[in-house]
Amino acid sequence: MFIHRRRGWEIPESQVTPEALFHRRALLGGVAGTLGAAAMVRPAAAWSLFDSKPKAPPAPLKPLSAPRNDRYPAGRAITPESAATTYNNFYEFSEDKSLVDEAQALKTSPWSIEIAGMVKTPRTLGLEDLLKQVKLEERVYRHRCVEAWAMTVPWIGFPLADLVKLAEPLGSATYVKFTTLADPKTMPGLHKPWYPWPYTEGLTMQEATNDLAFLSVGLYGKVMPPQNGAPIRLNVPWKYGFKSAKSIVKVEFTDQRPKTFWEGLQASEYGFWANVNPAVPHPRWSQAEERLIGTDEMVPTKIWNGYGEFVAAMYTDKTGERLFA
Ligand SMILES: Nc1nc2c(c(=O)[nH]1)N[C@H]1C(S)=C(S)[C@@H](COP(=O)(O)O)O[C@H]1N2
Ligand SMILES: [Mo]
Repeated sequence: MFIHRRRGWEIPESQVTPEALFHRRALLGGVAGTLGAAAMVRPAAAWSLFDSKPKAPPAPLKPLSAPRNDRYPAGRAITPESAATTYNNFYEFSEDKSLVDEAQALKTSPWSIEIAGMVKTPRTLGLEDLLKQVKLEERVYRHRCVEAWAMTVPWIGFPLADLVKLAEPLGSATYVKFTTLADPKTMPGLHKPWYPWPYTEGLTMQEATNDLAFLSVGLYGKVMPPQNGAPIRLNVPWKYGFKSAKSIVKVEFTDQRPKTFWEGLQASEYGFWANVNPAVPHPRWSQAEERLIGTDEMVPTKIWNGYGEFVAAMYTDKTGERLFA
């Protein structure tokens, strides 16, 4: 996994990988603050060990259907399912996009979500129980990764606002923090100590209750496959893909802006807001265009990933904030 085959479009991805960050930090001598002692001695040996696990082929997925909500037209062809489910970012399993086999180790049943922090009653909600209390729908959303690739996927899920309502947050809560499963037994990435595990993300309460913010439990008429963030993951399509946390185990309400996984890794490149904007380049590459996975077609990137009419108003008072990176 250290050898990056570089095609033209892969340059941003090979630059974005934390391996690249790690090597650069090591060269700059900043490694002591980032890595544990064991990893510092022989990092290559340490991490190759964890990647030699046997792989299991993907299991067939149960069908799942829900009525299509057409309020948010994607305006693009749906990405072939075979591309969207085999080209993934899920660092708990691998930094490599071909992690579908590794991800089959994810144990998704039983699953529960801890509702914590500034809520009327902190509690743990079983996923089955939660799904009885919401109405599933299908939404076709564009997804734009910060690495400049994109896909268009029919997700099945329910508005995040519905979970917020069930959670009964206190009026003083201003942010929602999401935490991903962190299981060192099934997730090889957890043994890489230079990452700020567990993977966390955050939204303002206003963003979390925006109708576009969606919790997905399926895609392409099937239950969510492990590699795409089973059994439940976020989709916030106006933001770069890393905001859409996978395999969520905890939803916490707070009055402090959560520091996210990617901020913890490289705050200068991956901020809290991370709204899509073609005019604001990543420090190491342009965001003007994106590559559609499946066809490799290059298309112009849209501000707010094309969802401005639904979300831009949330940011008019946020002057002085780094909204787009
Ligand atoms: N827990 C977790 N969630 C995650 C990630 C991750 O590594 N771990 N990667 C993020 C990134 S960078 C992207 S682009 C999307 C990828 O989702 P996909 O694999 O379904 O395309 O998941 C996001 N959610
Ligand atoms: Mo991403």
